[in-house]
Amino acid sequence: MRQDFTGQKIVVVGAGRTGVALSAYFADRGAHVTLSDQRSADRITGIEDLPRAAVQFDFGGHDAAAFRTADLIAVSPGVPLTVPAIAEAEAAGVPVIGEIEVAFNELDAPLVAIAGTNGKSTTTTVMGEAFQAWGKQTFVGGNLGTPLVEAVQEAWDWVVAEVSSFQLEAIRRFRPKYALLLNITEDHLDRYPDMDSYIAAKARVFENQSAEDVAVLNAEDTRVLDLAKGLKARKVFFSSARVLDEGMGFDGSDIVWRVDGKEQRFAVAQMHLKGLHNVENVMAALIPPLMEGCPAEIAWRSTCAFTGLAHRMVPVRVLDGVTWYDDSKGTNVGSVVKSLAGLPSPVTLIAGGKDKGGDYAPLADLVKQKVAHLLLIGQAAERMAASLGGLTHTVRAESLEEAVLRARDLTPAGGTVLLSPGCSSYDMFSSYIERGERFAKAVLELPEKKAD
Ligand code: UMA
Ligand code: ADP
Repeated sequence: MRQDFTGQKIVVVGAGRTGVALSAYFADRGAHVTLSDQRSADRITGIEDLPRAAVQFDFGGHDAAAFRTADLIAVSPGVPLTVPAIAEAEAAGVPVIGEIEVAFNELDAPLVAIAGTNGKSTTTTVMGEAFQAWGKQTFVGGNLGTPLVEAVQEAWDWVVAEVSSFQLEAIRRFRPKYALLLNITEDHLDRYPDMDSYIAAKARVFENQSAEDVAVLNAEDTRVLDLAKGLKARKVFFSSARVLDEGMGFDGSDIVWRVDGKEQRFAVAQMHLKGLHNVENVMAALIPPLMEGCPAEIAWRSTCAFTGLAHRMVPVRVLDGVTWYDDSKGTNVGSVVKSLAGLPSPVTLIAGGKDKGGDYAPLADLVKQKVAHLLLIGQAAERMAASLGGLTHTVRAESLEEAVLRARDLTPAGGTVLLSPGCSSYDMFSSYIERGERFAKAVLELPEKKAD
């Protein structure tokens, strides 16, 4: 239902995509908005269309007085709640909520929320396309790219949202009809003091669910299983390791869906998406539409037609018998593990970026087995070299472009070059998208003949 904020003073924190969408939302509902960002005005874009009568700017820092005197503070996901202006205002009694909470309070359509360390975007997109193929008006967004608050502009049959731990930190009533938790491995330890805090943030996706709601859970992930114990929602499991008596399983060639004494099978060979991790994503993605009555043929046809998202193991070029892959969205160690595992040796791996404070050791075995050359870039290069550098030939490069040139020299015909950084991009790029685009450009510009 449409919310009314007439006359309220609302501080929106972070002037990225989310903050701009939030500011427009609140302004449209009668609020006096202050859009606050630590960056200086000359570095902020995309605010031209905001109604200046209703939105004022607080750039180049966060004005603590504006925060303290606000009726509400709405935060972007990239802004930690420990920012002093926010923490002090909250301690003084000002309510602080996140963008997905703002959106939830106005959304009328049933909501699916997809959480997990890896596979969220793929799962979200596959599921959204199944609902759409079934003829349902479906919003597909959230952490995937389009802020959830933009969903309030239209009437939807279903809202399918990727949700990050950052977004879940600032919810109150957010309650998905289906909440998915795909997996939990180390990530974002630059924001969280420890793994438990990261897991606790993710677990909040289930916090307001009741027995009428559904929790979709990975039966092979011990951290997910630990969390599952206390849930109120109906639990539906998926497993890529076995067929389940009840739930979504895998027998090595077919996905097997068993519910209420009935069984349906889906042949994985028909999918464009490759790799066991994508089987997991697809299994999880199919559960909500199938439980809602989407005919299996429709959901399966759209799933098989899906060719994958940009910057996730995308082949960029084959040059002199070397295949180059862009996996710029491989932003944590767990995702690099999956990407490397699916490739034959020898691999030249380009990794590094903004260090998130996690452990690189889970990569050690695969690096030993498959990586002939490790090219390290960015802030994390030193820590990665300390952890993995002794296991294979390791080289530091000052830029991504330099790494591409070195990879060209080092990789023999029949080999693979993989950009899968295991880190976020913000030390050298504006996003993983820019990083992937710069990589593809550099690769496509390589001359046919190697330099002597
Ligand atoms: N900022 C401050 N003060 C601070 C910290 C940041 O003012 O203390 C400002 C920055 O200067 C910047 C703004 O906040 O101007 C950025 O806000 P944001 O980081 O929330 O960026 P958005 O553009 O709004 O994008 C966010 C998500 N970003 C993050 O979670 C870091 C996007 O996910 C998401 O697609 C988008 O909302 C729409 O929902 C990106 C991401 O990397 C892709 N997510 C992480 C991940 O997937 O691992 C969680
Ligand atoms: P997210 O949105 O959670 O970052 P994506 O679907 O964008 O996930 O996939 C990002 C990368 O994570 C992929 O390139 C792949 O290497 C890895 N990945 C995808 N699905 C899984 C999964 N189910 N388990 C582990 N890793 C995965």
